[in-house]
Amino acid sequence: MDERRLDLNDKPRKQGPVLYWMSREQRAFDNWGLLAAAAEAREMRAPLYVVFALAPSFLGATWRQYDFLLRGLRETERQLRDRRIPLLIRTGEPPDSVGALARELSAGSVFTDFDPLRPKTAWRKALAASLPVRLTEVDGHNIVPCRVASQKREYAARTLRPKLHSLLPERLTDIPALDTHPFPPDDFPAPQDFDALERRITADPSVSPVREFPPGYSAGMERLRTFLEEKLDRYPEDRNDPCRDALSGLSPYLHFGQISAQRVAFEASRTVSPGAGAFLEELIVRRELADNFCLHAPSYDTPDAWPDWGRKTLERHSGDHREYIYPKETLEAAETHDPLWNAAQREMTERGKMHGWLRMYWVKKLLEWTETPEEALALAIAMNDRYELDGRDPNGYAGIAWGLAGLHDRPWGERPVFGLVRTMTFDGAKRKFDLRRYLESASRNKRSK
Ligand code: FAD
Ligand code: FO1
Repeated sequence: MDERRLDLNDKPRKQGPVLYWMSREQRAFDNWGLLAAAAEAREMRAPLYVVFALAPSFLGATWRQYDFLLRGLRETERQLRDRRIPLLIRTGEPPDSVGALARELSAGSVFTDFDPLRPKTAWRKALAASLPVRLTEVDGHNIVPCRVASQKREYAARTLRPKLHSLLPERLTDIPALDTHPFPPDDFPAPQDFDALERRITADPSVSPVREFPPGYSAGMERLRTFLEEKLDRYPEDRNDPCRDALSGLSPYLHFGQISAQRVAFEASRTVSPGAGAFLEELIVRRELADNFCLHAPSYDTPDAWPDWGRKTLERHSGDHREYIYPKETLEAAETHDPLWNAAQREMTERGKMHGWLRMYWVKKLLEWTETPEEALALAIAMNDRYELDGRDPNGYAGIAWGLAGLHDRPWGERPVFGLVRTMTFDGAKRKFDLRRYLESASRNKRSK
């Protein structure tokens, strides 16, 4: 666990309660940051407090994402309370609200989650400077901690994979249970008023919660169990076919840290399923490659982070004729000439989760149908993060840069508009899966709205 940690300041650890600032890993179980804080609190024979700093509107998140986050936290609060660990929710600017609470509690030390996204890095930096005690970051998101796997920006999955695989034997382990805390505070705080907190959220209510993904730890673990039992075997051959329900559907739960990727990987690796290898490749290599990208390319949501060959080839083809150009409104309303793209767009706006193969097709068409790659990038991020439950995630920034500019990919045959960037076509989709069947099921869903 020690290499999972990084001290963010060199202030002293003092006697007193320990505070864990929960941010990316919003769960009571399988949470390395929480376990590290709990061990410190036991050592100090002091209470352990958990705080979640609720930002009023995080990177433009809508009510769809906040509803999922808050309902997940309701369950986490109960699970912590059962173990005599209070979860406090504070609103306002996170570094200030967490700093104020640390002083109020006279916390002897503070722990928090690793997260490569810029706003999070800025929050941790601000708190590390203002706190009078030690702030320690713990990577509870990655099986091989991001800072351990590689100290530089990796070029592709094939350069990171051997580094991860050499460390998996020691890292892909079970995770200790969270014990009831032996030193609870005398005046245990009352449960948080989630109804009042929900009223403080200023997120856009027009993007409504989705029913298909009930939030929280238990729902996430139930979905994991059924995935391992019923779908893992056929994951390799069916995962790229949107007509077959072969994906895990775990990304919303992983994005909000409601379940642990290490728990998922550990349980999958213990099955004897022929699908485990392909699934772990996505869950470990692809996902940890995205964190590596965002950590080492802080401009991950701009063309500056694109590989040189990708940016150059797109510039060379910037003057190419675009057969279709659509404004944002037409795209958002799924009213293009392409029925497959429209169905994928509706899957995202209505269901809150587009099928993984369609996300690749979806983003590549945005490159074709907008004036410039920069416009395609801005639009892809805006719509992905507005409608997808798993949006605002390193996987998204990496996935969009992969689709538009060949991040973590290699040059392909030269084509108009794309240049050397891999293309995906409607005819290609027809060869990949039963397109008619997918469109029929998509239009049935549309009618049933
Ligand atoms: P499964 O296939 O069951 O995979 C299980 C887990 O493995 C996923 O939850 C995810 O954590 C990881 N994983 C799978 N594929 C990838 C991948 N290509 N890159 C990184 N990790 C992966 N993922 C997000 O979490 N948030 C996003 O906003 C997001 N935006 C994307 C945008 C584009 C344009 C593309 C091409 C991909 C994007 N992805 C994003 C990655 C991937 O499509 C999703 O993680 C996946 O579809 C989630 O569904 P699932 O959990 O059912 O997938
Ligand atoms: N993290 C927080 O610490 N506080 C928040 O209020 C918060 C809101 C939020 C809303 C939507 C969303 O997709 C993510 C949100 N996150 C918040 C961050 C999230 O927990 C993840 O840490 C990152 O988005 C992924 O790295």
